[in-house]
Amino acid sequence: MKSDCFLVNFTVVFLSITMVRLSFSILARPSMPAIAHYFGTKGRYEEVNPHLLNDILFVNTSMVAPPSPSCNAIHLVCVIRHGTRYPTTKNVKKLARLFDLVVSEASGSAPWLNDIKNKWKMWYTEDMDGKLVEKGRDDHRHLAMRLAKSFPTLISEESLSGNRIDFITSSKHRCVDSIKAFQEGLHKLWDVQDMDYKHYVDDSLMRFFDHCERFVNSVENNKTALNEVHRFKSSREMDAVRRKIANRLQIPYNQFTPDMAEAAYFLCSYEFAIKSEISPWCNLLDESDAQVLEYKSELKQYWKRGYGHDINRKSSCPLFHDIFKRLNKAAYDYRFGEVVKTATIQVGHGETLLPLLSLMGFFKDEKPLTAENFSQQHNRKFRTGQIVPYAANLVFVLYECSDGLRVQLFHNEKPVPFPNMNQFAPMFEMVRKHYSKLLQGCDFKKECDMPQKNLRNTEL
Ligand SMILES: *[C@@H]1O[C@H](CO)[C@@H](O)[C@H](O)[C@H]1NC(C)=O
Ligand SMILES: *[C@@H]1O[C@H](CO)[C@@H](O)[C@H](O)[C@H]1NC(C)=O
Ligand SMILES: CC(=O)N[C@H]1CO[C@H](CO)[C@@H](O)[C@@H]1O
Repeated sequence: MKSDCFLVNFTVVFLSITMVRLSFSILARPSMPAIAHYFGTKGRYEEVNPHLLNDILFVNTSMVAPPSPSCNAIHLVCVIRHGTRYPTTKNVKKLARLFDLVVSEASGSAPWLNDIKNKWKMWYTEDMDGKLVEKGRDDHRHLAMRLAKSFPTLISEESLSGNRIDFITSSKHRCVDSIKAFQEGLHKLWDVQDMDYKHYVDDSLMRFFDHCERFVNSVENNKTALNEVHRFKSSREMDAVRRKIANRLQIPYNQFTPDMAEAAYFLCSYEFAIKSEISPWCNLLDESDAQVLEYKSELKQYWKRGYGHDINRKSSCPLFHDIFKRLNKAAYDYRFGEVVKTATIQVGHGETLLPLLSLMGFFKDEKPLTAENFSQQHNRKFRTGQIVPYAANLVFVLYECSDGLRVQLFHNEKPVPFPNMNQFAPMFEMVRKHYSKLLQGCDFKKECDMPQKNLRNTEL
């Protein structure tokens, strides 16, 4: 008996080891590039909500429940980045330069290099110019459907057909196409036919950075404002990455510029975000290379859109004021009659969300990101892949509760406390007090006007 039992146990152990092996081999077949977590602003939304890979319309109802059962949601403002897009013309040129160099100079013998040289086609063209791709339309269609499921009293068929949802977008084609896809998602959800797709273009709200002269002059058109980025390009860390990639390609190191290293990283990220493919280009980089390139692009965001310069954040004050104006209006309507608008959907750029989130105090590291700090900033909060992947969103929901008005924030569909308030769904009055300096000040003209007249920059 005893030995029988031992045998049975042994068989069970053996079987389960086999099963673990089996499932491991299934898992081991990669479904994403090993460096996908380091794609920064070129990362997929699914990386911050991996459960969407199983069910793209899944909503965790306990996460989006009101602060207490007695609360009624009365208005929602949602600021969204456009969905997955093609590279901009500037980046397409960089990709083409890398491809040409590899085809003419690389002499390694790895199979993936053979794939790049003989199978891969340079299919990116300059006229793609940052346009929204089909995956990007899906990003917004699906987000719309999930938000309608999350906040059914605010984003409803009745409120849509009753013209009680405002749709506002940046004028860029990728944003206009995103907001249309968002509307399509709602129409599909409710099987609505023949609806018109109304939206308003408002660049002073969604592209405030173009309209803030002080920002344009002192940061956008000022080479020294991004000194840390330039210094990091010639850092020890970046040199090592260039050397490693050049070596893998058997190309002389001096022919392989930092821009080319970046182009390889972009190619891996674009092919994955746009086509869900693991590109042969991904073989040019290992995890530590990707971390260096991620830091390089994050340094740029930090100094151009984040905490690096005060005016970056301050330039978003018109949007911040607009959001609170909408919440105030809904609160007023609710008290003294009927809430006219139930929701506001605003579509812009990563460059719209980063300054706004920074203005509100999100993702602030104790020490600034600098060219020397790569290793010390390993665990930084300012991680753009987590903050602003494609279709990133920040949602403000105003509730009327038994004890008064409350606001809850959702970042990428997860509830988050207001920075430095450490409380979920605080009283609206407390939030307004917390931000009183910004709400009463941060005047756009005062912050952004320059003494002398200057040229305006419209390139993003
Ligand atoms: C939903 O979210 C809660 C946290 O609010 C978590 O505990 C739970 O596991 C989630 N459920 C699912 C099915 O993901
Ligand atoms: C450009 O940026 C540097 C560094 O932030 C700053 O010291 C300088 O004043 C800026 N120049 C202009 C014209 O604003
Ligand atoms: C976190 C950290 O190490 N910060 C340092 C980054 O580098 C600057 C100088 O460039 C230091 O002042 C910071 O302390």
